[in-house]
Amino acid sequence: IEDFKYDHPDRDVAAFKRAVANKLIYAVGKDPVAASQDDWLHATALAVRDQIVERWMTTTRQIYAQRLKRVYYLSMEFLIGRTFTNALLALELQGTVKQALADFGVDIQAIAEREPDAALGNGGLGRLAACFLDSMATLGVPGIGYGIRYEYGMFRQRIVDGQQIETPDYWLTRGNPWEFQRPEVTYRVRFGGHVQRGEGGAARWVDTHDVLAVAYDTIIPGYGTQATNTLRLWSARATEEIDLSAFNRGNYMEAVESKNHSENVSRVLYPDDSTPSGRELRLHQEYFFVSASVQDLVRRYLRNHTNFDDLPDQVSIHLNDTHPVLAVPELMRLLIDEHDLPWDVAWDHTQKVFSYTNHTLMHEALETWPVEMFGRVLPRHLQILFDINARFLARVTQTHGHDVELMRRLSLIDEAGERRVRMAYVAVLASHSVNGVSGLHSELMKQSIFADFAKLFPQRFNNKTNGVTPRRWLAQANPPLAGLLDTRIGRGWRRDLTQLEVLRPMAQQPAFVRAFRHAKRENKLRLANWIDEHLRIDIDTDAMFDVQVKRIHEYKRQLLNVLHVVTRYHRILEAPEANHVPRVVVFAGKAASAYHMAKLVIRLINDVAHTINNDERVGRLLKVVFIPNYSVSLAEMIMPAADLSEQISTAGTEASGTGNMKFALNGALTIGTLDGANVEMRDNVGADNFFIFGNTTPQVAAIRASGYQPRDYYESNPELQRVLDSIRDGMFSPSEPSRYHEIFDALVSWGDHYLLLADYASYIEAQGRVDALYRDADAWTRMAILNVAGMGAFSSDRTIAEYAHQIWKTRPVALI
Ligand code: DL6
Repeated sequence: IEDFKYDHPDRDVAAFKRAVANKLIYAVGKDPVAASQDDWLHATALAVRDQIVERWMTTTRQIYAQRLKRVYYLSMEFLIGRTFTNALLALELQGTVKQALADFGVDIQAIAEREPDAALGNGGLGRLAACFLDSMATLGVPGIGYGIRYEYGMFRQRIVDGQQIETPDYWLTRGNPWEFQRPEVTYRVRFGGHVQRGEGGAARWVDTHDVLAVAYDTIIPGYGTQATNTLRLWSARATEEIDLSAFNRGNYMEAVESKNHSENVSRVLYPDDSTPSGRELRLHQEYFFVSASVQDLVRRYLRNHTNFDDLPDQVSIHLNDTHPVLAVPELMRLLIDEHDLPWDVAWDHTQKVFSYTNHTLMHEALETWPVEMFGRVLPRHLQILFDINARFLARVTQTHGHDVELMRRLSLIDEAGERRVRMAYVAVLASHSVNGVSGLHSELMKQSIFADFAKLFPQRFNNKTNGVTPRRWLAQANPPLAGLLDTRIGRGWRRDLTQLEVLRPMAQQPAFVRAFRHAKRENKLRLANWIDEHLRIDIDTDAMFDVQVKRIHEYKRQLLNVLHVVTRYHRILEAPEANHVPRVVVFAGKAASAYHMAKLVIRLINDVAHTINNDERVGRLLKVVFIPNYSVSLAEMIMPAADLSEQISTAGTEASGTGNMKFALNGALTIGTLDGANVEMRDNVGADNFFIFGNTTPQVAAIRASGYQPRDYYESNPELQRVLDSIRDGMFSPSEPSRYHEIFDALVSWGDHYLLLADYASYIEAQGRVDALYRDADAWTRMAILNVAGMGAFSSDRTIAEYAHQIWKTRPVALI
């Protein structure tokens, strides 16, 4: 925790001590002499929360008073991580709280580490939503996040015999001091049943099976402002506590069966990343949270409106990927069936209200639902989607003639094989704005998955390059560097990251270069100590820390990184006396539980680590570490310690990346492909300060189009051949030599879909340039400083300001 010099006058410390003692005794119910660390954390969190609540109420009152348009950010995932340190940072209370706790003999760092991560997300998409909440509050954008209060977050990963084992993440065991349950804010969410036609053809959705959605509010404080927003998460509750007749018959299990079934809806986060599950429970989850959210926002709107004329001026609903797209037919249903609006008026409002962000181009990751399942779970919504589709296709026919092929491509329903609803098309059609998350991705989106729509509605498509919050990802994660920046350039970068620009000339000042390197060293030491303590691997802090942490996925190419590691291993064995640059190669990340290949890659990394780390001939020249159970709080420790950031996805596959930004912001150099936001990062920090390699997106397309033959690369590159053969022949799995045949085959014989072999030589060459630079410590550090200096554009404050001005058209709340 940042050692803060700006708060804690003695009177504040005394007052805060009283507050904590009060909470401990009267809210937690513990005698200070018997209190555990968890009790102290809980009491302190409650005392801190008190300081945010008044701001929160003032903000809400002012938003109403100023009649501001609100943004509703709908997301299946919010990957928040820990809240305690973040709240202290927002309130600039670190010094006060640290001192107050120290007076009680409690170590603030120790209790902060007791807090479980709120891991209500898989990876980039969920973490982006969390950064956006932070930025919306900081900029005073009147925003409410809506999502699901999963009881079980992202699974915990253990590594047993080198393999991933998943265990449940019950993060609420010790209670959650940051949330307020709102039992009075409960909505009925209906499923199943069928649709009847009433008088004049009005639709009545009847015989449904209902679940209640109960609101839980979490306060989201802005930094350096009074503005405070809300994250409202929905928890499922059964309409009936217990089936009394079954209970009275002595069938106790049956009596609670229906309750359990209903409440399963918010039980667990689907641990799939970029590979959505087609399971019916997932469809229930999606509808559950959007129905509650849309009912809630309509109710809020109707508090001070008697009709819907002002809806588009008062409400913006943002769809974070397609997961919340059911909000479209749900709003239509409410407007038409429950509030009797004519179709055209309802549709016009809907299109003005909705906007959509796409986060992936990968075909297999684009959500579709079988029409049969959809109609069974949400019969009225299916009718509404069919109506939207029919009107849309009729209009296209008017303007483009009866082009059957075009209709087939544009239809919201995929008619090939089992009929399926194309959720991304619903999102595009219903939204006035559709954006991608980096310049490259937004362009590709228009050329590939949405090509026909982009021709029909060119003005709808735009780009909003992602960003990350500098509060969590620099101020909180990296106290040594944050402190250095504060003394040299002031504290303003926390709210205006472009101020980092003034670091550029400082890269030439030897004293600053030394101080910068010292900060990096402290972070490396912190990580090395953690690795030693938890994994019993002794690593050299002078070695280059070469890090790839992210979800494990074939397109992200952790396997290419492994090929490099094995290349280095062979080179060391071949010439032990040569002048090798020592490296510690760090991996972390989870694989979706059903993703066989990703799990095999984890196993290979662990086997390679085991072999290399135990080979005395290698010594300190190469170490490989797989850090289990990657999480937001681990990322906060790992990223500031990195010298080299691996961003090596096949060009055209990573929509943006945000880890890439966090690493560079913390002074790591990037080795990467021209993919996602890497392209803009390189432009901002200068091509000379970035290690680019590999085929570009057009080259990837050309290679594939001309019939890619990975075996040619294997046969013509002896070093690559040696690496692949050693993996195939069991060098890293001597007890089971055939263990990695599948990996070898996938690369050499089965087409190497992500072009690892085509990029291998270029990657190895770029790694050579990295080594050469690392030998010159000052040159390396100068370049790292220039990377930090160039990261001003990648604050999520910039991203959110663009969304607010260009898409949502909201004004910030004015607070005195
Ligand atoms: O936009 C946030 C994040 C991007 O930075 C990553 O590049 C992208 O892979 C990720 N997308 C997903 C896709 N999930 N689905 N659907 O997580 O979004």
